[in-house]
Amino acid sequence: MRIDKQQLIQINDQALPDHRESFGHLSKVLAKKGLDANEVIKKLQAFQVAIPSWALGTGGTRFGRFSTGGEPGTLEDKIGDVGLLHQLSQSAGAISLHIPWDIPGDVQAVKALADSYGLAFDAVNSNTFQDQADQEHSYKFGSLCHVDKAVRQQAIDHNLEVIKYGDALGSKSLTVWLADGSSFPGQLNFKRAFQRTLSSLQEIYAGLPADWKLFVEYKPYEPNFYSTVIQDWGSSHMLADKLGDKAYSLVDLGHHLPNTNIEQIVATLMMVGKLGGFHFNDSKYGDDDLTVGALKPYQLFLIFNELVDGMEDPTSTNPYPAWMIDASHNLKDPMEDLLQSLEAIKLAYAQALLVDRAALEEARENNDPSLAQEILQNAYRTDVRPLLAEARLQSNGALDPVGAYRRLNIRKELISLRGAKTISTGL
Ligand code: PSV
Ligand code: MN
Ligand code: MN
Repeated sequence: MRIDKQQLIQINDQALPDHRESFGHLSKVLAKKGLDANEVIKKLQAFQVAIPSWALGTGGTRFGRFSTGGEPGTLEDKIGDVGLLHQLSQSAGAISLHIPWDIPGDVQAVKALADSYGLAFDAVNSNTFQDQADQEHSYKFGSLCHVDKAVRQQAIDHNLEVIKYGDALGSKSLTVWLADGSSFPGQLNFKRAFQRTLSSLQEIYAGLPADWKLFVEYKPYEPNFYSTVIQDWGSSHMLADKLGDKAYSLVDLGHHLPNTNIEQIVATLMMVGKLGGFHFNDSKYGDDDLTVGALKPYQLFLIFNELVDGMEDPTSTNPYPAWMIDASHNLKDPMEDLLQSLEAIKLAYAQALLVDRAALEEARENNDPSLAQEILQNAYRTDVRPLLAEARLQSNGALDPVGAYRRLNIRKELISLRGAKTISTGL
């Protein structure tokens, strides 16, 4: 389904007078601080976040799964859903596929469909954390780290195949997240497992097209509960560094132990030019995969403060990072949840763009933590929602994406198209 442009304009028109007032006021406030609202708007419009194909259906926990209905059953449906999100938000201009869940049948037709929604194909993801029906060897005891070379080879071949699918669609990166690890002390030789993982990754890296990147994602625990081979940013960076220039670390917000200073990790990886990708979500306990900004919006702002610092540093060698939402939607309508995440990401980005970096640097040089805090919190406490709304309006999106989604009865429409009891591949 596609949203009727005229209908969207009508919905926007009703909210326009209020929006004009608040945007006008904010523009003046920013101008007094020497900031041009239009410059921020341009940056917001350019900031696009990939949607993972596996987040469009209702997720689940190991205790159960409760269908929302109208969930996408095919790759084409998933592209259609991301198209809807993009039309409303003008911020979701890419889709990230997971193989083998999303094997394209007719590559040209899939490309044309994505193109018709203005969508690009972001990183492709391999899956060596589950066994597929037709697979010879099991990943029960690991994949790229496995003690048996035949299992490792199967996982390597799978990653090389994922690259081929991605290449045909126009993707430019491969994300590797491994469940490999152990659940009991003594089960695994840490050093050998790491070395085997490195040498498997080297074989995958050798098959990477010249203009591709390889993202190495880390995670401290789950599904293994004693050790994970690529447990933290240090291990990820060590691997990326040994692999070569096309390999980078990928930070997923949920993949840290409680209270980890993620913004410092971001700054450090960018400092050495090795932050390749970023997965957004929020959590209270672990890899909760909740809506971005639902719990810790200030932390998200602090992370964006470092990201912007890195992106705007003319001496930085870090490439422009790949952005993706990596959340799971168990209670809310996944589409509404994703719209809320997109909003939270861009709010934090906009706030970080308001930080007076020269003044902040001066406060640091003068050992003035009170002033440094004032500078950051002045930016964080600015209500930048009218900037986001204006950026969407100028790009023909919705002033209020969740409101428009509801007014347009999109879920009801999807249920009538696809049924009320649907299951989509996902986590
Ligand atoms: C598992 O924790 C996970 O959520 C990782 O974050 C990956 O990015 C994702 O699954 C897809 O493989
Ligand atoms: Mn992730
Ligand atoms: Mn995760």
